[in-house]
Amino acid sequence: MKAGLVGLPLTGKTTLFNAITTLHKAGDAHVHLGAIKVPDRRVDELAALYRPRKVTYAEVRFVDLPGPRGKGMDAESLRALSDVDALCLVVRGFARVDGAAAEPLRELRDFDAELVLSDLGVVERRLDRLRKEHGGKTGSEWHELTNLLGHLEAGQPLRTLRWTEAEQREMAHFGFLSRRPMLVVLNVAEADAATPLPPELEAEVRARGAEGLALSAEVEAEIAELDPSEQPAFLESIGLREPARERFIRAAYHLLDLASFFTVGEDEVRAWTIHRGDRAPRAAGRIHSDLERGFIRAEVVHYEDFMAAGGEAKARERGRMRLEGKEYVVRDGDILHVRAAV
Ligand SMILES: Nc1nc2c(ncn2[C@@H]2O[C@H](COP(=O)(O)OP(=O)(O)OP(=O)(O)O)[C@@H](O)[C@H]2O)c(=O)[nH]1
Ligand SMILES: [Mg+2]
Repeated sequence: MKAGLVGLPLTGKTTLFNAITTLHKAGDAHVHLGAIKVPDRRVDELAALYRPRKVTYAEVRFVDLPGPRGKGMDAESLRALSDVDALCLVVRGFARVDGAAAEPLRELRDFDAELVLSDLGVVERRLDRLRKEHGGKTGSEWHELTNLLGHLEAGQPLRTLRWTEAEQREMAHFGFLSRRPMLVVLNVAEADAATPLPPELEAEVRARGAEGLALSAEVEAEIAELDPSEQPAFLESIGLREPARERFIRAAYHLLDLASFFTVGEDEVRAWTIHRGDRAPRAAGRIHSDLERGFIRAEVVHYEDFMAAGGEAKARERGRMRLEGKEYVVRDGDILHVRAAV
């Protein structure tokens, strides 16, 4: 699972990528890839309790894609997009050196229009094909695609459609771009670092079934270079309560529809990544494939109950540790002890 930093040229994608990964990539037209630990207060608290030899955070992968150089999206840029599971669209909220004003609303509309156009092409080609193969006959796929056609022709991204699980499965192989979850990142100038998303942009983001946040990539890059002891004074000087880095990473994690469960012990406190809705055996398989194959049940306690009880022994005493079987859907924040026959 990876999130792509995408958008028009020179909106600050690589600056943001460097700030969150603390890598130092040049602002050239190359694709950059990096994995980032997902900050998680719950892991910190569990580590404080167990004092394990090792602490491992969940990770999320980011890819930084250069903006398309020509007019509109070229085939190569579209292909690169089809490889990412979620889009972090970086739009420019700062004035360019040549004085060009920020037009984040237009950037969002233009970029989304490219995604819609690409999907429209896919739907039209498939409908053509069905028409040729089956003449006038119309099946459920035809019916479904005609619906999508109307939606896309109206300029609407597929993100805004509600699909049943069956539709979701049926449509998955098309790989529609305007269906990908999207986070719009307004990259603002340092002076605006503490300003939230303007209401107009916020409304447009929502109407497109996306999420949004504002940050200053340059400020985040500066913070990343500072010694932790120097950060509070710097943050205060620009009116920020905290760096936007964590907020952004968590939003991307959420966007990818990921969730974390934990394993705890003296050896290691660790966060594991699953897809929302994954059942217990699948989650166990993240730890080791043997645990999925031989899964019997899992002893489960949610982080909040665990903490409220004051640790494992007390949680057990209070009957907060439940035994769950193969059908159990693991929740974000569950602590698991897997029992398997291996
Ligand atoms: N004033 C200001 N300038 C910024 C900010 N973020 C990026 N820039 C500048 O914008 C220029 C482009 O930044 P990059 O991060 O390389 O942009 P990009 O989106 O990766 O560009 P491509 O990969 O070429 O599409 C650089 O000169 C940055 O210094 C910002 O928050 N404020
Ligand atoms: Mg770049």
